[in-house]
Amino acid sequence: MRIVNVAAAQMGPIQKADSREAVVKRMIALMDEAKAKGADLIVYPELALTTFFPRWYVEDRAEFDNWFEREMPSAATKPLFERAAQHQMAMNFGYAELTPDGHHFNTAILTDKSGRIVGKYRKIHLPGHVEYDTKRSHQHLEKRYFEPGDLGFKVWRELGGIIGMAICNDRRWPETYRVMGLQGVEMVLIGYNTPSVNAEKSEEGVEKRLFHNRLSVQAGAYQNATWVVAVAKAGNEDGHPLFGGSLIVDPNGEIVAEAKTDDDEVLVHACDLDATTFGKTTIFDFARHRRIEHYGLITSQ
Ligand code: ING
Repeated sequence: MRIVNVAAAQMGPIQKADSREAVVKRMIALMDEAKAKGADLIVYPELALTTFFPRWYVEDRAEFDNWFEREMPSAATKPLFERAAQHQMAMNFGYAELTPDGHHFNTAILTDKSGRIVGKYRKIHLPGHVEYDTKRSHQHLEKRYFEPGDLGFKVWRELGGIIGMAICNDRRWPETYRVMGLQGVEMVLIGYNTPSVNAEKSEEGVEKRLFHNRLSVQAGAYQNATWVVAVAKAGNEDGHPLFGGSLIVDPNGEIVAEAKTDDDEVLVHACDLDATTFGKTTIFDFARHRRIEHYGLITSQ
């Protein structure tokens, strides 16, 4: 048994006016609750420090650099790293990253139990659009504010297993999980911010979006015999609803924990990384069963 006690720390809404300090206080409260429930890893949402600002259009993108972090830990997040080290708890959270040479990424990090950053991922699949779109009920300007990630889908040997990261829209693409699956991933950590309303298909209700959320995560887990922990920022941000539905899925594709609210909520589950072995050595023994000579289109188009 290689147990990782994982806390999925769903966060409720973050308003445009909320300070990073106020948000970090909420994240620390969630971490304290996770500790009390025995967690040794906590997973937070995508863009966990700020409101989902890509819903807003601004002509001069430099005006939005205030939503980005130039260093990590930053002054505002230092207390979070300190509390994590105190709790001996690894953590994963997303934030907007502005690099010293001026690149903008939708980023997530993984720390070890001492609060040291051991892994970084930059979101590869950016949904949405670059210019203001009058046809949409609301804007989704991730392609305007972020560059596609340049670090690929890596995995890290941490917490006694093989851990991978992805962000939000990545969870809808089978390639995300398979590239990590081919590296032996045993647990994929994914934060998301997903609008409850489809900007281009307003008749699609939130139930259908929650269905696609579960479907994407369960398929990725099952088809690569890996745990997947997917954590929402949810609730109404300045009049724009995001759905919750944070969930933990086991390597057989079963949902073992799911959020009930659209607010701050901690789910904890004892994930046995050895539960990935059966799938990886039978039905999804890639070396034995995959026929890559027929897969060329996937990487050539
Ligand atoms: N949000 C959404 C997501 O992929 C989206 C965008 C919603 C795309 C529904 C397609 C369908 O969950 C982010 N931030 O990627």
